[in-house]
Amino acid sequence: MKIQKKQLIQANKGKLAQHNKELKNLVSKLSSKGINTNAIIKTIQNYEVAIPSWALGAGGTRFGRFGFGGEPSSLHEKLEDIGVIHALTKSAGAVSLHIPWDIPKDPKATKKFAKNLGIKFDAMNSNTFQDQPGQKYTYKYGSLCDTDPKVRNQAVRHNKKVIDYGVALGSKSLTVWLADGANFPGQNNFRTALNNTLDSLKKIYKHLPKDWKLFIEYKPYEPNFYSMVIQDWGTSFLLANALGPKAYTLVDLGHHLPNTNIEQIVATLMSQGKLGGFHFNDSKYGDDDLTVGAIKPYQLFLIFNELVFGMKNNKPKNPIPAWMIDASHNIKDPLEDLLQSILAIEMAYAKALLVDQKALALAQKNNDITLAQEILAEAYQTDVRPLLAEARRKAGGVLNPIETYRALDVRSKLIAERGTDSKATGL
Ligand SMILES: [Mn+2]
Repeated sequence: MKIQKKQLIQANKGKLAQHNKELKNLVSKLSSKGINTNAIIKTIQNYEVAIPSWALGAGGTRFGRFGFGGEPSSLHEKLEDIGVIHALTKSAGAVSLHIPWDIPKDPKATKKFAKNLGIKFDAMNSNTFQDQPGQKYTYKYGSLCDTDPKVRNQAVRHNKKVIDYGVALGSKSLTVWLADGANFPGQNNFRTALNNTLDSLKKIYKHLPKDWKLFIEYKPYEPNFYSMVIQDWGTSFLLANALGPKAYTLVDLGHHLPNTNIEQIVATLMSQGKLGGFHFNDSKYGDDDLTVGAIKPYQLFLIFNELVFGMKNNKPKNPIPAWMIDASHNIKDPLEDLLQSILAIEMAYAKALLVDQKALALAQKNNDITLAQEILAEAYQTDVRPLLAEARRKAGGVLNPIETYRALDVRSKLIAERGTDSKATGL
C-alpha cells in the first residue's frame, strides 16, 4: 500500500490553524531567548533514521511469538511498510537490511523499488548467531571467535557476502554483532577468543570497499551469560582501532548493564572520532528492545546532548553516526511502534538543540552546579512538538503521524491486502 500525497495534505488540513497558533507561541518564546528556531526546524527536517528490515513484523520473545495481521512477508512488502512510515514522517528514508533474513533476490530491482518509495540502503547486518539451512559448520560454540578455523572462515565468508549484497544495493557500511561468548567459566580462553575475533574481523575489513565503514556492536550478556567476546565499548573500541580508520564502534542503547552512563560513552567515543553507529531502543532491565523513549526519555535527551555537542565540536572528526531504530514489537502494531520511536528520537534531538551550550560551559567553569542542571532542565522541559510538526509539514509529511496512520486505517488495509496470518521473516 502506498499513501498518496493528497491524503497527506487532506490529513493536515483540519489541524493547520491550531498548529500555526501553537508554533507561533513557541517560536516567540524561544526567539526571545535568542534561539534560532528555523535552524532547529531545518535540522529535524533533514534528520533521518534507518528502519531495520526485521522490525516490521511482530517480534518474538524467547517464549513466544504473537503475530500481527497484515505483516509483510517479503522484502518488497517490508519496504512498502517503511514507505508508509516515511510518507507520514519524512524521517525514515532508509532501511537496514539483515542477511539472511532479507536476501534481495534481484538487488537491482529491489534498489529501484526502494528508490520509488524514497528509501536508501543504510548499514547491512550480518548474522552468524544462527545456523542457516545447508550450512556446513555450526555456530553453536562461536563464529568469528571459534577455535576451529573452518568455522571462522565460514563466518568471514558470510560477512564478505553481506558486503557484496550491500554494494549491489548502494549501502556503505556493515554492522557486525556477534553472539560469540561463553556460558560457563573455563569454556573459552578469553585471549584466544578475542584474538580469533580480531583476526577474523581483519579479513572482513580487507573486503570493505574504499568508501565503506565497519561498525562493531557490543553487548554485555545474552545469549551468552558468563562472557561475551565483545562485551563493552572498550573492547569494541580496541578492535576498531586495531582494524583501522574505516572501523568504528556502534552503540546500541539496550546493550549496557543497568544504569550505565551511556551519554558518557558517547562523549568518549566521539572525542576519539570512533562513534560510527547508533541503535535506538529503550529498556527497563536489559536488552528489552522497547519503544524509544518509553522508559527513560531524560537519558535519551542527555545522550542527544552529547551527540549534539560532539557534532558541533567535531575534532577529531567523527562521522555523523548511522542512526537506526533497533526495537522489537511483540504486542503493538509494529508501524505505530516505529512512529512513536521516531517521534521520541526527534523530540530528544530537538530538546538537545535548545541547550544553551555557552551558558552551560560558563556554569561548568564557575562550578555553578545548580545553574548547569537548570540549563539542561530548561531545554528538556520545553515542549518542542510544534517545531517537530512544522519540520514534518515542511518536509511534506503530516502534523500528527500516529493520528493520521489511524485515520487512514492503514493496518486494516494491510490486513485486507496480505491476510491475517502473513508472517515477517526475522526473530
Ligand atoms: Mn542493535
